[in-house]
Amino acid sequence: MSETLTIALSKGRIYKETMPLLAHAGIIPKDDPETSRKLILDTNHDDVKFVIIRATDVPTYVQYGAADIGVAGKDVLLEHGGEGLYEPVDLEIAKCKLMTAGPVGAAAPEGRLRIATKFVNCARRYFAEQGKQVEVIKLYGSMELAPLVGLADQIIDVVDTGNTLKANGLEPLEHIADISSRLVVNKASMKMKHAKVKELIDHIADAVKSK
Ligand code: PRT
Ligand code: MG
Repeated sequence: MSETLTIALSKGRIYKETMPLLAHAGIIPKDDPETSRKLILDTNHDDVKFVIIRATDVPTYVQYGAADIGVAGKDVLLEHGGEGLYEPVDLEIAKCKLMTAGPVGAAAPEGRLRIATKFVNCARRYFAEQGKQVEVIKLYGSMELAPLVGLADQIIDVVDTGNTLKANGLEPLEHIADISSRLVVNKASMKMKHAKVKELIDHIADAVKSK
């Protein structure tokens, strides 16, 4: 029996930028997730399928082996912790920076800094390394709003052009990490499906190099 390879991907920028790399490896989906409602997509290979999930869920699916392979932003991986995963290839796509940001020209508050973010683990780690006491407030999106309505002094989010910050009267402050998307592989799959997984990793690494 031929073993199946399941690849976890999120819609949007990661899907769009990963498709050419998978095409280089000879893998073409039979449906477009942007228009199809299917969560499991077949490909031109009977033994390769995609599962389409939220970007933040990719490490979890791969960690538990529900997917053998996935593509996730380094921001998401830093927040998840990377348990149970190998990270063999930097795909050099969906690049951005993880940063702190605050209202333009605002002075740091007297007391404890309040930070609103969806990256709570990253936030705690970053400020602990700085020896700073902060209060971290968990949000699920639209972080830019928090300083405008007095929910937080600053935010931690990924920044690309900086236009979203600017449009909301915020400015980037401290650089926490450079971000790009990574190929992640379940540790057991790497052993049990080694030939297939290794072949795919090699093709994708090759596609990244020849870009
Ligand atoms: O959208 P959803 O809530 O489902 O999840 P998600 O936002 O995590 O997924 P998605 O597909 O938007 O992002 C997937 C990955 O792309 C992230 O994990 C990052 O690694 C990477 N990436 C690269 C970005 C950006 N650039 C980016 N600009 N992710 C988000 N943004 C957002 C940012 O949060 C902010 O709202 O775009 C806005 C800032 O963009 P600029 O250009 O105005 O600075
Ligand atoms: Mg998004």
